[in-house]
Amino acid sequence: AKPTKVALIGNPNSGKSSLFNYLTGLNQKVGNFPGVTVDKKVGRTQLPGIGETEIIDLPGIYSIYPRSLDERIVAESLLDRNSPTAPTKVVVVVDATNIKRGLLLLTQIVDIGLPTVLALNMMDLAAKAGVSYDFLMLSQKLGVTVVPINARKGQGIDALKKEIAQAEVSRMQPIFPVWPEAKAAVKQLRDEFQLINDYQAYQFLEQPQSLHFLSKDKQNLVESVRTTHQYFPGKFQGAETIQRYGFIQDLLNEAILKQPDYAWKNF
Ligand code: GDP
Ligand code: K
Repeated sequence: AKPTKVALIGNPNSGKSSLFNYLTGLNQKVGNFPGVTVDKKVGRTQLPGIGETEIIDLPGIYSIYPRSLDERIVAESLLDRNSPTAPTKVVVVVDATNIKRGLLLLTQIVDIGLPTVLALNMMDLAAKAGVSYDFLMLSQKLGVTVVPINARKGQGIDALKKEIAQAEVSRMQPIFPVWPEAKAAVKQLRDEFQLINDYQAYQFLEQPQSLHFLSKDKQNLVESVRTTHQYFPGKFQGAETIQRYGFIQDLLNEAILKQPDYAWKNF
């Protein structure tokens, strides 16, 4: 098995850098991704039962569908399983005061099929705004462990490390079932590239601009699958987002606590 490599993924300003600093301390290096001026921060942390483990802080993103160079680097790290920056596990850092946006990204990462932990950050600010969450319900419905943290003060970090060490692929059914019109193309690509699930294969259809890591022949193959099935990228992205937000709204209707636990205020 590949050595454990953990990526921090989250929306801009979700607290990723703060968490990265707590996890890695002085054991970190900042460089660039090859050929581009996007910061690449890599460090090491000790995980219980695993030992010294590489942590990579990926650029902040809103969605796995890239709109910028930063976002493309994250998308490529997730799609190219042989990339030196490809994680074996992911921590999705979500700002508890802006949870819907964070959960949108989380559900995409979970559907890609990587072992994932949700670090619910800024719990202090959420509590001050009168909001808290039923973590157990969030965990059950999302199929990933939810760990409340305060990345400014470094609270919840030990619990998070333990859960990263134990993280597994979500038990949840993908939220986003591949659309019937894309099924045949997805199956063909999944077989061809030996991908672990349909959503991964679906990304190959959706993201021609993120497939630079493939040889020209392989890129042509993906293109010919698109052509054969008359598939154009972007076709379902709007519908996908609506479907995800529908799921998230239903989840939050149950998981937002109406009587917030004020203990979190000093968290
Ligand atoms: P990044 O853009 O995701 O890397 O986010 P940063 O780590 O730079 O954090 C953005 C801002 O939020 C900074 O001012 C942090 O000090 C602050 N911050 C991060 N985590 C927390 C938290 O849990 N509580 C509070 N109150 N502030 C936080
Ligand atoms: K920042």
